[in-house]
Amino acid sequence: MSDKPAPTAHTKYQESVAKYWDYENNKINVKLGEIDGLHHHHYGIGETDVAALERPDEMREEKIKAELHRLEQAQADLLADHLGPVVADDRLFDAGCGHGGGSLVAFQRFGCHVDGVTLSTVQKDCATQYAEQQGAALKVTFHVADMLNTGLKSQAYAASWNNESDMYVNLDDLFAEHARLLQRGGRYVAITGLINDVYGMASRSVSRINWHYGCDVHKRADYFKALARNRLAVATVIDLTQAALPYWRLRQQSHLATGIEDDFLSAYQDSSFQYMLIAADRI
Ligand code: GPP
Ligand code: MG
Repeated sequence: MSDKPAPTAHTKYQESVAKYWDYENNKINVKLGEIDGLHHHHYGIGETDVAALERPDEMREEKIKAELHRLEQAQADLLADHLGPVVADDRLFDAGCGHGGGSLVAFQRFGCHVDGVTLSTVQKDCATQYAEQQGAALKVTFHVADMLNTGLKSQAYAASWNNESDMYVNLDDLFAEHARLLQRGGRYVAITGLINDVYGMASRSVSRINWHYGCDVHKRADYFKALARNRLAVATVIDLTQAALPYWRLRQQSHLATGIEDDFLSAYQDSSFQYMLIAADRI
């Protein structure tokens, strides 16, 4: 559903982000997505079954993979829990949809329409294919578009979210677009990593996370100020930092580790970084 053709990358930085995600093919994401066709680009929450680490070789790898996917799925389910009383006729917006896992989670739960946007043509094509495989293609649509300027229809959306995708954009521009798309009383949800203002500036680990993904994580206080400036009244805040640790500990010891695990663990443990769910109402 759109007012006009969707604009795509319009800065050199956005072009570089699109290119990064066009070529991203991390085994950890591909292998976990193959389990049930839900391809996520976010991390996990909740306790791990430590017995996974004690299994012999082949069984150990399979069990760890299943555990990591279960925790990533739990994160997506928690986000969906906060989207409000969505019904099948409603339309939702997934800002920075990646390979579409979160959009499909919402569709499976609510039977609703979802529009997901990504700057990456490869991600959009794959996400569309996964939606077809899940029998969701009639209601779930993926677009190559800039989440700051989607071209989607104003006030047409009952709920919207960013699942670990806000760190690629300016917050005021982002929340202005969510506020434009959401109906009055609609719900916005984010799960994100934020710099803890009490620590100060970005720690070395946070800087390495930014370098690793080519992103720029926001400060917690800036996040709340930008929401308030853009008619998004905070309803719920959950600090998920402690709940995120078991996932990173398991991932650190897994054959699928990518090298960023130590930095997430140290950033969370030295209190320079927080993993948070924030839900807000469009007023
Ligand atoms: C990627 O998920 C997530 C981001 C690029 C955003 C950074 C998130 C923060 C909380 C700072 P992914 O599933 O593609 O990453 P990986 O390949 O490491 O699993
Ligand atoms: Mg991943």
